[in-house]
Amino acid sequence: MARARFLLHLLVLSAACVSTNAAATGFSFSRFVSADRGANVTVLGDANIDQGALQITPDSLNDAATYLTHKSGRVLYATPFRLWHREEAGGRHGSSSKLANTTAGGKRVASFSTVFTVNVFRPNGTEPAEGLAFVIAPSAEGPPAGSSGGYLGLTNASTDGDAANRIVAVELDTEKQPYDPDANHVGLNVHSVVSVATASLTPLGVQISPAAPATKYDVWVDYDGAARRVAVRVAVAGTAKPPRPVLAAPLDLGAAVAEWSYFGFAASTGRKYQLNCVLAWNMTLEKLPSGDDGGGRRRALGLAVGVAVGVAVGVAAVAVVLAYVCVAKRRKARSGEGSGSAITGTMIRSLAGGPREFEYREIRRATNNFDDRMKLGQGGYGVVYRGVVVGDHTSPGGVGSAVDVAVKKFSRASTQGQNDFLAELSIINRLRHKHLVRLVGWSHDNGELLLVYEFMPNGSLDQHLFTPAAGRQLLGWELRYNIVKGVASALHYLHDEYDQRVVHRDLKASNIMLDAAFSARLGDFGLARAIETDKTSYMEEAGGGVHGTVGYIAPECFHTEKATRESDVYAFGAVVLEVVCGRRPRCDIEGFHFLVDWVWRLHRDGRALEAVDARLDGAFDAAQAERLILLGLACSHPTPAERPKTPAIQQILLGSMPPPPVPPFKPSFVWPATDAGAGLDTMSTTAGTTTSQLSLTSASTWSGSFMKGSLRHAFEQEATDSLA
Ligand SMILES: *[C@@H]1O[C@H](CO)[C@@H](O)[C@H](O)[C@H]1NC(C)=O
Ligand SMILES: *[C@@H]1O[C@H](CO)[C@@H](O)[C@H](O)[C@H]1NC(C)=O
Ligand SMILES: *[C@@H]1O[C@H](CO)[C@@H](O)[C@H](O)[C@H]1NC(C)=O
Ligand SMILES: *[C@@H]1O[C@H](CO)[C@@H](O)[C@H](O)[C@H]1NC(C)=O
Ligand SMILES: CC(=O)N[C@H]1CO[C@H](CO)[C@@H](O)[C@@H]1O
Repeated sequence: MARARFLLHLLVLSAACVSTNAAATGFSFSRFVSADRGANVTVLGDANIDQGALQITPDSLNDAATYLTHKSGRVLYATPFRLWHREEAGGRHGSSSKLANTTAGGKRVASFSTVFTVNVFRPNGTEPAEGLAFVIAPSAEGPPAGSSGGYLGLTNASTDGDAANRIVAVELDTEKQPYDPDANHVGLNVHSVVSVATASLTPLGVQISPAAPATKYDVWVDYDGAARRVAVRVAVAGTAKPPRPVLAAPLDLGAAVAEWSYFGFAASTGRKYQLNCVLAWNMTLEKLPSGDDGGGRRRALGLAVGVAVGVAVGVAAVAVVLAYVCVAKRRKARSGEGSGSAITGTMIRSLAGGPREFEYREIRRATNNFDDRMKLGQGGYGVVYRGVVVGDHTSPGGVGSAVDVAVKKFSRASTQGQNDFLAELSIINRLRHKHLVRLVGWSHDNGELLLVYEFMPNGSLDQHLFTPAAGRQLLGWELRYNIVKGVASALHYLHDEYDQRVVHRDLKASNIMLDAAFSARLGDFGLARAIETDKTSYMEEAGGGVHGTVGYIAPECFHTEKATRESDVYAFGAVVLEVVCGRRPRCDIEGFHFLVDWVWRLHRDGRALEAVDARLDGAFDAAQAERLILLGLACSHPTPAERPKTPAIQQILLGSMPPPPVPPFKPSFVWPATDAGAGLDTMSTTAGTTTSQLSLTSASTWSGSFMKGSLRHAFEQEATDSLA
């Protein structure tokens, strides 16, 4: 499947071959004056323009403790630049020579070169700290609160490492933190002040902030958008650009930063301070075509893919050869050593801000040698254990803290899928949202795969809704409403806010975990799916998996065998009704076999509120309940295009938009949908975003054998029911 889509993508791209237009844009500051402020630079936080230079942190003769220490500032060029765009069909850009690179991620990324002159001044008799950075930021916002000290005006204790920062920086660091090599280095930072690559400047004879005399340096940052690599050079100001970079590293700006981003500088001081001055700055940037984006192009791509499918048969032979060449090349490029899993492991290890890699014995110790008493659950994939690991800098409690985790241990029998799985992990590791269960880390020693998740003290939603254990309180209305809101916000993040558009594929009550505050955390991103066909999630009782999945699967999936954003919304609708009614989606009630049909009937009869969980004993907000019921039904619409989208769902839940009108009778399911392509995640999305086996939305693992068996039967039964 993935290969087929890759071929299609190739076809689409090769159909769009027109010579590249290497237009460039940029600017040049030989000095900075106050008139620049607001005109072409935005000065933020503790920054200032003074003495012909950008003073990223204050320059003052006044009392250091008040005016110079614990500061953070930023200065950004006033307008953002387009750093990447999705490579799509019908484009006037792109060339066949770029095929291999643009296909990775489906994006074209702009190259740029910049050089700036810095003077990091250390007042006589002081020790310098903390550092100055060249930054690419998603907005013209100032340095976050708490970004002084080691955070360099980039992040703070709560946001560091969060992919939502969408920040990339090249730091000139003058303070050694536990994660730094020394107090005089350059580092590449992606979403975090913990660099993904560092190089000491001391061997070059460069002292960022020398005791005396003060020294100006030129710093070159060159980014190759085609090769996705960055190179940094440093030399005494006025001397030639060195032939060899001091730091060179892979960097995919297409994945790391916002499409339109700001360039500039950030810096901070801590207990100790330095003056962080930028004296001059030149920048040239490849100008990406600014064509129309959004809906129009999306549809155009759908069309183009449609056409491509038409001609594919004829061209397939050529394309297969091409694809094999490309794939082989890519493999070769990636390898360098050993087997597939080693490659993938290396790949993950090199990912910025990703989960941490554990040693097998660390996990073994954490789970008391996988003691039975630590078992949380079991399924066909293996076993889930509870455990405690030692925290690192990414842990909320900091280095050395105790972190409660749930460890998913995959059984050996299913190792063959591990490479695909690890590849999928490379996308998952960048997802960060407060309503997603955090993947803390992983281990892949001796072919044994372990995934380490944040432990959720309150288990999963289904445990609270359906089988309240002894002593467990019934979930009150307010918590229920908040849980639905949390799930909606996580889904919106996956569908629309994250740049790669992820489809969860397996949304259900047993995959919605509850943290200590009973806030919803979406877990299990079809992670297990790449490995085995068992649908049991780790908190579920053994054997309940497949059964529990019925009722969450959208009707069209039985025909397309493909998960889409619309099918996620369908599952979300099922969850909403479950939460309101306290019943499973598949349940026998008053002659109906599915909860949704029963609720729809009550809705028709104007008795919808009677569907609310009787155990609440009337303790619920009627307006909210009605809103949820209508929303749940609207999301359960048999026609995918009729289901609300996540932005609307959020508005409805906030009460800022009325619930969608719901017809009195459940419309019947028609396939194929007459109105295919009306904003649907059909072929277009698949081709646009899933360009390799890496993607989560890949349908290759979706069509488990369960689809073809008795469940399809069960589902057709449902379709019939609803017609009755
Ligand atoms: C920045 O704006 C100032 C004031 O308008 C102008 O004099 C200067 O030439 C501009 N510099 C650049 C590099 O655009
Ligand atoms: C720096 O301080 C030292 C003593 O700490 C002093 O001898 C020297 O003259 C000072 N240099 C300057 C430029 O003030
Ligand atoms: C970090 O920054 C975020 C966003 O600016 C802010 O909401 C949060 O309060 C800050 N956290 C700390 C610890 O200062
Ligand atoms: C920046 O650009 C100006 C004008 O184009 C040039 O004179 C200067 O040498 C450049 N600076 C560096 C460090 O290359
Ligand atoms: C044509 C082109 O620019 N190819 C580049 C694609 O990216 C790899 C590295 O990932 C480069 O080595 C190629 O030169």
